[in-house]
Amino acid sequence: MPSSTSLRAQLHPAIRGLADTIEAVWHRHLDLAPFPLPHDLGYVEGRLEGEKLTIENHCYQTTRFRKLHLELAKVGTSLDILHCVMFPRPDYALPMFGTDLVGGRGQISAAIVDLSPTSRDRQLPEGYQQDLKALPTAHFSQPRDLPAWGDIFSEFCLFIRPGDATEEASFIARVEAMLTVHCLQAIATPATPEQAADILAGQRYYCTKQQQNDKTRRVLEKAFGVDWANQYMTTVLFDYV
Ligand code: BLA
Repeated sequence: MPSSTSLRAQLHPAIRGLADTIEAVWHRHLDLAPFPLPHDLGYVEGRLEGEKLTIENHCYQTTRFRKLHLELAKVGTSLDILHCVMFPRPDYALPMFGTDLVGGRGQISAAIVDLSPTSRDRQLPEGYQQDLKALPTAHFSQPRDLPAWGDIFSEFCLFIRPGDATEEASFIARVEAMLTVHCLQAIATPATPEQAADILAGQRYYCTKQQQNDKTRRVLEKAFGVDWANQYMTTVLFDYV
């Protein structure tokens, strides 16, 4: 079993930096317990027609979150990926935090972060809105358009291609700020088990939309095949209960 730092060391510096930042915020604010992954999916290697794909998963759970998932992946020498989603427990009316950083050969092509609402009115809770509006804003030279399935994202969603290392650092700072808001708001949110059915419906909608991301699906299909890719997208990346 390779050490957990071996893949990280090979990844684009912005991906390394974001992974370290996310884990630091989690450790700072949350009481983390281990999360068992299905079928030993902690470390996976695949190679079909294309290049070698290596995946490293870090998973935790807390009182408010049934799964905190940080995934690092490398496809050959050309593609480096960070994927992170926080799945709230269904008795807490919390949004979904998600971030994805995709790049390689020195350039990040996609950097996205959002706190996505799961409530019936598709609004973030009032406390989140206030905190997010109060954050400093940064300018990014190359904003990107969301794909058609992206109606799950909030008005606070940031989707860019970072122009240089300064913009990469600004993106990481923005993720750190949004993640900190999320951890503090989540801790302050009481359980509302009577809303669990609505909350679950919101989480299911989010996951079914994310499962429509063909760019993610194709990378996984090329390395592991159609069935494995579908299984992975529906049970590890975007599973719902
Ligand atoms: C885009 N995701 C992508 C791209 C690739 C992947 C190759 C295209 C990059 C580009 O357009 O520049 C691949 N992402 C992966 C793979 C994994 C992954 C293989 O996470 C996992 C092993 N995606 C997420 C999350 C969000 C997300 C949590 O996993 C948002 C919170 C968004 N990724 C996202 C979006 C795009 C993307 C919106 C652009 C899709 C498009 O333009 O069609």
